Amino acid sequence: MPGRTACLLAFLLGWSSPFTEAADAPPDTVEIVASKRTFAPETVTLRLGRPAILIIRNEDEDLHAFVPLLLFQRTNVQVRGNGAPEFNETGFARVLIPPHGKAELRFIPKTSGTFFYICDLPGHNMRAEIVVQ
Ligand SMILES: [Cu+2]
Repeated sequence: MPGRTACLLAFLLGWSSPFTEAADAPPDTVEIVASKRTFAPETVTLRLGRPAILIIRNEDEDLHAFVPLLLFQRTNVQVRGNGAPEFNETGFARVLIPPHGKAELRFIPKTSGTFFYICDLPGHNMRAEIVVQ
């Protein structure tokens, strides 16, 4: 039973996969503020494979949407706060955040790169980026 021996050896030596270790790590918490129809900061950075909590606060009197482009494809996202999340066949699609509301997204980034997100409400033209490295 070589597989079993290898498992036992790994256990005895305290090995674990880097991904498992990272998934157990305390989450990276990042806050984005929507104010005066602008997302700030323009760029936030998350680490690949590390649990992340993305908090989006709406400080305006307007409703805003947080619409990630590609970042959450095939990624499990837990949504908290008082926003209204929407899902489609690829998973999390967007969350509408009421005036002075907050949405909190918990997930583990699975792909590195630069991912834009927008507010797709008419005339808002709000865009910023999330870098996963
Ligand atoms: Cu908006």
